[in-house]
Amino acid sequence: MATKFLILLGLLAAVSLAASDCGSKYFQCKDGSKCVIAADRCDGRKECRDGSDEEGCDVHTVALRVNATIKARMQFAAVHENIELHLCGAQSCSNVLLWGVRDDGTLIYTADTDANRLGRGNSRRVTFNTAGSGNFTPGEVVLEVQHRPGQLAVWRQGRPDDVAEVPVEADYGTLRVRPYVWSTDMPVQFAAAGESWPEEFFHCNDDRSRVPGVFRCDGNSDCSDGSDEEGCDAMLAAHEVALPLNASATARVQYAKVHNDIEVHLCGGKNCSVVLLWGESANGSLRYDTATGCTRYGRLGNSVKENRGSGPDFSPGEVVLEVQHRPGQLAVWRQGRPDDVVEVPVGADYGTLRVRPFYWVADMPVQFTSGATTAMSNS
Ligand SMILES: [Ca+2]
Ligand SMILES: [Ca+2]
Repeated sequence: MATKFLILLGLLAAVSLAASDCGSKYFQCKDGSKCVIAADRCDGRKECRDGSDEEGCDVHTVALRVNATIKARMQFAAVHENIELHLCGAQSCSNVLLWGVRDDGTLIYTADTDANRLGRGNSRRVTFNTAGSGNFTPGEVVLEVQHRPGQLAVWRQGRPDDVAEVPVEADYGTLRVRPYVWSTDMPVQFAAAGESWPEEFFHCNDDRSRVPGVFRCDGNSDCSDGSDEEGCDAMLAAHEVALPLNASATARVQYAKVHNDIEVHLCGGKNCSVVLLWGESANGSLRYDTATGCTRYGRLGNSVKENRGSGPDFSPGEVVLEVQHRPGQLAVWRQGRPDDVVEVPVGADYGTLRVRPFYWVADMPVQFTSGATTAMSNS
């Protein structure tokens, strides 16, 4: 009796395995009714009765407006065959289809215009750069992607000399990265160029696209609807307090991991000096970057001094900073650590202190307490 029972279990397992296994080149419809050629997943046509081959098609998309650069990291598997990049508008896309890499490290690719809004359909091939041979090695692939005026440019990180390009329409602004054979997912992460992985995202109000958190309130419109810059003036104002020369203040910051870093600005009418606090080093001292001549969003500017080191971010919770406006300088330290001061030069007309998160995807409440005007620096 026991043996029979085991055999029955074995049979059930075999049947359910057969039903769930369409093979690596096929996508199984959610209702289990059908196996669809995986390249037909997310092509804009329903092959599954339940439409499941056209679901989840925008999971690896990010807003990429003209003059913006982003990096994309994917976990490529042999089953995916090729990596596709689409830059799209509401109705159509231009594509770069990466086939692999030659022995000399250059990209083998084709480029198409006039694809449908999912990067498929009757597209027009404009580049056929497939001489030689070479596939991608299974594992991590990191690409840099730039939306240039009238063009999408793609290269492998570290190889800006080898660029794959395709012409794009003026209204295109959504980047999609997908595998050619989408029977199993190819995880993709996006981050702003120069930023570390993974990055938090701001979800644009259009409900479809998202942008790296560092793009929120940076003064550039990155979402197609501009929603990443909405409400920023009010948010900046809510994180400000006057800090005239020789004044000091205490800032109680409610830090969360999502904020990544804490920015302390001292600003004049046009520009700001910035102390960007990364966290702590192994010995407990601050890890930071400082810059002058930044925009009022604390971006661009000229880096002055940095101590990146290695060590953790701040622990989630309250971070208490002491801030002092000294002649020609802003000084910042953590409460109880006056031995560990970060300084940045400031303009003569600067007098507004601002504390904001680096990734403003969730608010970082800050409470300011004005300190006494210091007599000692005013000699
Ligand atoms: Ca389909
Ligand atoms: Ca922005």
